[in-house]
Amino acid sequence: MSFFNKLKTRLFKSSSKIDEGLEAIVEEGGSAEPPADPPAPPVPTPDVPPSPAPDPTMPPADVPPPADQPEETAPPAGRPGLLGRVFGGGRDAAPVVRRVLDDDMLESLEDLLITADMGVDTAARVTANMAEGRYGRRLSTDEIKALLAEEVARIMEPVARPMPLYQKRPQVVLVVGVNGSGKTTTIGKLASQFRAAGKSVVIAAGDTFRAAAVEQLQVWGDRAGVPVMTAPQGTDPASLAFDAMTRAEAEGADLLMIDTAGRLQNRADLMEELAKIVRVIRKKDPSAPHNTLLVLDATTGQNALSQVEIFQKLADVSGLVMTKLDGTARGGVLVALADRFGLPIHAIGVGEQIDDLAPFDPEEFARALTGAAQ
Ligand SMILES: Nc1nc2c(ncn2[C@@H]2O[C@H](COP(=O)(O)OP(=O)(O)OP(=O)(O)O)[C@@H](O)[C@H]2O)c(=O)[nH]1
Ligand SMILES: [Mg+2]
Repeated sequence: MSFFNKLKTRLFKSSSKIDEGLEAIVEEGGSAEPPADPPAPPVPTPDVPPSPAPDPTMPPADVPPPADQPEETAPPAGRPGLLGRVFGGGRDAAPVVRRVLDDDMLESLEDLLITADMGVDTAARVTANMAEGRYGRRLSTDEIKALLAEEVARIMEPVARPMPLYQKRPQVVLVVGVNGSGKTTTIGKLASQFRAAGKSVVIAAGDTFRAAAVEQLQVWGDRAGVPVMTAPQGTDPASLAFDAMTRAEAEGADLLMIDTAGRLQNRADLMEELAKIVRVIRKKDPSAPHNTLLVLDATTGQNALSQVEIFQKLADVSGLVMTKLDGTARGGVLVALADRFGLPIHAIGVGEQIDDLAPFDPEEFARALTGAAQ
């Protein structure tokens, strides 16, 4: 399976939400017309003057809107599946339904993007840009998908950047984020990818609050073939980070990845803990940490936006990783994040396995999100 198809399959819930919603919008206010290409042969109607009205013999666009179906529902039998439709299965001969791009349709499109968690401002911007120069034109679902994908990709392009690698040894990567967002899993996946790229990596299990957190990281370390520095439960994470720096320096490691706890008593505690880790590693290297990755869970939708705001105050966030894009219909939040903060998006998580972390490709993401054809 190509990576695009894999991403599209994994993003099925976001993709099918927009895809089906668009179809409903176009069919609701549109009308069918024969395919433009090849041109239909002229109909010999010598006695009847040509009429500008729609051909009443065309089937009415009365397909019920599928938007209220539960997300888990597979396409009903007899109706082509998502991939089948996108990749041209079985609809070639059918008349194409088109709808005029007017205020009504733009409002419906905007609402649809908001339900996919794109956020009010971003949804308005995307639809406004899409309408520019096309207002009043008749558009099919596939044409709208392609235009939406183009606008989404335009917003995402500037932020799609892999985590930068520096000459500095060890390059210190601090990983932060709320409890359960996917920090530990992401560290495991990234460590495995860096190892595969020939880098030597050390992981510090800086979440010393839960014994299970250390064990979890050790499992990931074993999978990735990377040593994990641990300390007994309750140890000061800053002192573990210091020891890990010492070891990474002694071993000449390329990268030191520091896991942190997501849940503390309150925000002041979390801030103090992160600040202390940073202070201590700066005793060894004043330029560290070289990357501060904020890990966000896509299933939290719009809440991810406030998490960025909070963590930007707690730490000097240098880039984002968005996890759990599989199994959520809220993938649009990544577009809102890109539009609002402009922070680099280094990678996206699309599953729980070690190879389920993909570099962020804006065009592939935009097409997968909107259901546009490859
Ligand atoms: N489906 C899916 N699950 C994921 C993804 N990334 C992480 N998870 C799962 O999310 C859960 C939480 O992940 P962790 O890596 O433990 O999250 P954390 O941020 O370290 O959590 P705390 O240590 O409690 O703060 C685990 O069950 C992971 O398997 C992803 O991209 N897709
Ligand atoms: Mg963790």
